Amino acid sequence: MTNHWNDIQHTDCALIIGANPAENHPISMKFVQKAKERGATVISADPRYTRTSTQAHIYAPFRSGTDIPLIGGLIHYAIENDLIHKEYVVNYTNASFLVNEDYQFNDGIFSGYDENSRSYDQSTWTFQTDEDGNILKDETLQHPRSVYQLMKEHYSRYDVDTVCSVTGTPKEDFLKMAEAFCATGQVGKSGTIMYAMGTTQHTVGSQNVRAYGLIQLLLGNIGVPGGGVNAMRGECNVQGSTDMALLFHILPGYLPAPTGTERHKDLASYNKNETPHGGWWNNRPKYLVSLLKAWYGDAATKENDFLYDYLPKNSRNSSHISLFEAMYDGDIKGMLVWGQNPIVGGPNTTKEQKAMENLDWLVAIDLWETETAAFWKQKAGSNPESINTEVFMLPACGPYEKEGAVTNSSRWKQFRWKALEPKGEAKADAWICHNLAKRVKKLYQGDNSTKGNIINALNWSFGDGDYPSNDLINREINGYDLTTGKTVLNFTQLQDDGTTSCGNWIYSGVYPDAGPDEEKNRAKDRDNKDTGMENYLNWSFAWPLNRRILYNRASADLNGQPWSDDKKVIWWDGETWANSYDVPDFAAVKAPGTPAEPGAPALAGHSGDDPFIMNAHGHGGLFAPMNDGPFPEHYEPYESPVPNAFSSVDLNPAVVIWTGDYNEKGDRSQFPIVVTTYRLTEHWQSGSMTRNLEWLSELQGHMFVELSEELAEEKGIKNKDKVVISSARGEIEAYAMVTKRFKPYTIRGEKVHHIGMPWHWGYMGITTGAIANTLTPHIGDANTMIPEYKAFLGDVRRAD
Ligand SMILES: Nc1nc2c(c(=O)[nH]1)N[C@H]1C(S)=C(S)[C@@H](COP(=O)(O)OP(=O)(O)OC[C@H]3O[C@@H](n4cnc5c(=O)[nH]c(N)nc54)[C@H](O)[C@@H]3O)O[C@H]1N2
Ligand SMILES: Nc1nc2c(c(=O)[nH]1)N[C@H]1C(S)=C(S)[C@@H](COP(=O)(O)OP(=O)(O)OC[C@H]3O[C@@H](n4cnc5c(=O)[nH]c(N)nc54)[C@H](O)[C@@H]3O)O[C@H]1N2
Ligand SMILES: [Mo]
Repeated sequence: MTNHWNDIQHTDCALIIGANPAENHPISMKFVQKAKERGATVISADPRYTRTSTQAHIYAPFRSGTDIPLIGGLIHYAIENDLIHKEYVVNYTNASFLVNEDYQFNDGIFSGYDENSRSYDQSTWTFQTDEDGNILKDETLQHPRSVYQLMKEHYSRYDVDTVCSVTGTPKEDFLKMAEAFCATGQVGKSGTIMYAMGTTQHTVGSQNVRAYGLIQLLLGNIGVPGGGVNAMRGECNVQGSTDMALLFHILPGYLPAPTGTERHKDLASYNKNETPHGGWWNNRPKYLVSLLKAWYGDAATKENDFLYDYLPKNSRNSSHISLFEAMYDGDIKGMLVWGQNPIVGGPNTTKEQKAMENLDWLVAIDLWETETAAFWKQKAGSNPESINTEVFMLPACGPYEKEGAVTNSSRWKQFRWKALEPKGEAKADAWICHNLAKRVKKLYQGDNSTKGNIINALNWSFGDGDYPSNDLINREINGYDLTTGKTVLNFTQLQDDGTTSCGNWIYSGVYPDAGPDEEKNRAKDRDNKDTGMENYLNWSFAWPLNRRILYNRASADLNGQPWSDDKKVIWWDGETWANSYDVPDFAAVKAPGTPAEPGAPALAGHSGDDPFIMNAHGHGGLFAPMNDGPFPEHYEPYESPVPNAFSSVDLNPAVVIWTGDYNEKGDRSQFPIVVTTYRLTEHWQSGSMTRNLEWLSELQGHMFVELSEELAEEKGIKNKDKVVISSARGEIEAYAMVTKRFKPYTIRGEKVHHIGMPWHWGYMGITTGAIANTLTPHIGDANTMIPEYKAFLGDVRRAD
């Protein structure tokens, strides 16, 4: 989230899209209700009428997979009706920047496309500069090569009629939504976008989020109370785990993971190629070297490049689908499945189950024997005799049986104290990890092979106890000044010369300035006094620097004054920003109007009015390169009921296409129905945590599929009938739930049916049922590779 949970109450309009918080993030609805009480308008845009929709003033239905047309339509509407926040757009975004003359967009393809590699050379997606490298601008926004004019032209194709014919949204609903949301472009108003998996689980998932960014920048809604692009994260610590680099392509704190390429061949090359001259990321070398010092301790020296060579070089894509494809091909022999149940949660699960048969060993660390741990059994449809995988199950204890911090969507790191002792042999994950590391290190003692050297160099200083010291873990994350032995105050003290260490720079400040005997864990802070604008600065620690609203310089005008009194969060009092309600997102000292130092690095090159400090140019990126283009453009899902109306390119041209066994693509003549998947209040994810509990099993005991009354009529299906849902990957059985929540859509003049189902069931646990992911394809987003769980083609019939 750019903003935070409590802040939602300050919004004038909440656009809830790609999420159903009433069921999946119920606490957030408390703040939506508060906003409503204060007069805010609530919009729910969803292919299906949800419990969230029941709480909204405006409901806009649309076909799964058409977020970009919908938001592109809002962008078009805001521009055409002159509803943008002009002063904000001119000063705080890159709207005025002049784009490279060679940048082009033609019939769905941006300049630089290579068909063979299905990727873009992005060298034309840049700005024009003068001889000194300064970006050329036109603050009147009239220049034909300005970002503003190019954007306007791009979205001129997203007029209301085209948009509604693609999304299937009734025009009057679209217009109600557009009028309400775009009204937040008024100076002093704010609108928030709350989203989750309905947005991201698409071949254009990242660009869906970018589209939200665009409309929010145009309306002046980023950085202000009640505004923002707010990802409601899923699992209780998914924010923390991405921050800590659970993803393969990053190191902790969002440093790019080194690849095996020339670009990253040694520390100097990595630093040279990954360190922009302007903006906050100019500090990146300090964060990487401090991370290497945290990981390799005394073994990391200036002379040996701080053991940069020991970092794994990611030469291939290691996202979920790629890993299972590699496993299917026999390239992966062992798997630790740690708090995950991919046989239910992963896409194209029949293929993933087959892939697992190639494993020599599988270690499942979980509270239960999950479908994944039991994949080799007959009830999974497998033949145990032909499967040689050796399965080890390590019992893990549950969340309340251990101590440690989790980070929520608001970026708050909150410590949780242990409530109960673990039962039986169950152990905390940290214990398992600690003891695994200690044993591996012992195993390699005195081994001088490369592998041995790497393992021996690893600094593992979490105490002598059987259980790792949480205190020491937190200190390592915060970082030390190695010359004094005290923890650093925050990341502004980190260095690239080996005198500091830091496990994750964005969290630096969580354990500030502490000597060996001083406890200062701010994740334990629990002062619930409102410190202004419901920011609660003394409750937990929010990264970065305890800041609650990111880019909050943009909440004030060029003079440093809030755009309106009821959206007041930081302000310049003539001398300082420091007396504000939030930690200013800024060099914290620059007065409004301070000019940039020409050519200076880092923030010195930014003026006192450049709020987007992470960007080299300090401005919000309306035009910003991603793998699949600098502007969001609509492409149909991998499997779609209609050709693309916006260009002759149906599928996102930059996604990886998997072929080979079990990768059939559904055709609309055979599978005419749009299918989506989602969650229920009563169940949690793959169901291990809820289908093993009697009460919840009883509350939602059966796998079902929701379909419209019209489709049921056509297919001769009645409520509670057993039906078969099919896709190119397979078939599953479920009970029919005939409902008004789905309606047939009219898409480009044709009737298109839409169905949806939960994906919580599997063959283990108390209540069992078909795995929805039998139906989903191996295809993912062009930037993140997140699977396209939310839109694919299928069919439905009565089971006889
Ligand atoms: N009770 C409960 N709560 C949960 C979870 C759970 O399993 N159970 N899981 C947690 C986790 S890990 C996560 S990630 C979150 C997910 O939270 P949400 O994203 O809210 O979860 P979903 O229900 O999967 O999807 C949300 C909505 O997206 C809609 N949708 C379908 N297709 C599209 C589309 O193309 N575009 C848009 N904009 N919307 C579409 C669906 O109809 C659905 O109502 O929930 C978390 N909270
Ligand atoms: N079709 C479809 N598929 C989807 C989605 C969708 O919307 N549609 N959503 C996707 C999303 S957003 C997500 S996040 C994934 C989730 O996919 P998974 O992460 O595979 O699903 P979970 O059920 O959350 O699995 C977590 C496992 O961890 C165990 N567990 C719980 N607490 C602990 C603990 O403290 N320690 C350990 N070691 N184990 C623990 C649980 O028992 C459970 O078996 O599914 C994805 N799959
Ligand atoms: Mo999730």
